[in-house]
Amino acid sequence: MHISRLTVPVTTAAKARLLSSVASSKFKISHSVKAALKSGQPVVALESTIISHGMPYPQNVETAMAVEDIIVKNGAVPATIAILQGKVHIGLEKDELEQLGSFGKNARKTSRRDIPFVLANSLTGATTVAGTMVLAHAAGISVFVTGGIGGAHRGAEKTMDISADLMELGKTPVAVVCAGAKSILDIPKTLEVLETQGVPVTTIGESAAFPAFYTPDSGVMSPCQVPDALAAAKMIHANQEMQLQNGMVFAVPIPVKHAADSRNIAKAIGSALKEASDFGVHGKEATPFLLKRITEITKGDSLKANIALVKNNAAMGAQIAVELAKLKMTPEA
Ligand code: PSU
Ligand code: MN
Repeated sequence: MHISRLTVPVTTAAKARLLSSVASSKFKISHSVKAALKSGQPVVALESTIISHGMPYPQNVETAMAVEDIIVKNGAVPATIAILQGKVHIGLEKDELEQLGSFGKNARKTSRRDIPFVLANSLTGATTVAGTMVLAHAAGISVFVTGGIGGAHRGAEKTMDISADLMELGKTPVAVVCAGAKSILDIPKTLEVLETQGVPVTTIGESAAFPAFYTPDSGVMSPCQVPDALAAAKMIHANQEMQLQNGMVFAVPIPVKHAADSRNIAKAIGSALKEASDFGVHGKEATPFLLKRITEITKGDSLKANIALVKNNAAMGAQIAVELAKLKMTPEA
């Protein structure tokens, strides 16, 4: 009993790789996702830590549902990924999204290292970028939309707190569409680690600036820039044709009209970081703590920007998946 990663016509060598499989008894793939994967239709993976730990209830559930609608409107099939009572779900039903959203931080934040524990103990786990990449790849999904990736935390040279997201990006061939990384992190160090891991980082749009989540420009340049979804899809296609096993980051700047006031955000981040340090918050608690405090300190302004950018990323990610599916359908010359 295996699920195959076979999706669409690909080269023989790539086919052999896609057919490598994991135990299907651990997976529940929704009907719509299964049908789309079988016929080579575009599918977009979505993470679930953003639902359980990244946003408060009920905005988390509303946003998760709105994001799925946007993906459908743009011609792709959404696959929100989570582990529910010990079973990997690829594609959640509305009631499952609602349950996970109201369960909130009671769900276990699940990065790659947490997957065996969550499965073996029949727990409910909300997958991070790293955890979602692992499971998306196992199911044969190569495009994944989220808000922001984890990264090297400020002070990482001492604490060694570098998100497992960055290591996953180095070794799992899934393209992550995001709005960059929050400046709770050390963005230059984050880009250094991605470079070391061999991860292409590409800003989509008119500027090559790497976005800083709430704001469109972190002050650091992305090594690559492309104008649109088709150009991004061509990069993913090239990565796949070369059978490179690394992931990719596509950074979509938040539209200026939705961007948060950069001084307010900087102040809120400064206070949240100081509190985290005063309270000794560290490890897997650090990111959720900072996200929550920033939402509270900005009285919801940051949450508004967060919701807007996730929706914007969803539209772009779906368009990329659509273009990629077309490229893969085209017989090779
Ligand atoms: N950054 C955000 N929102 C989020 C996260 C990060 O702006 O919700 C979540 C993602 O799930 C990401 C995880 O993968 O936090 C990273 O956590 P850590 O830094 O502990 O690896
Ligand atoms: Mn960490």
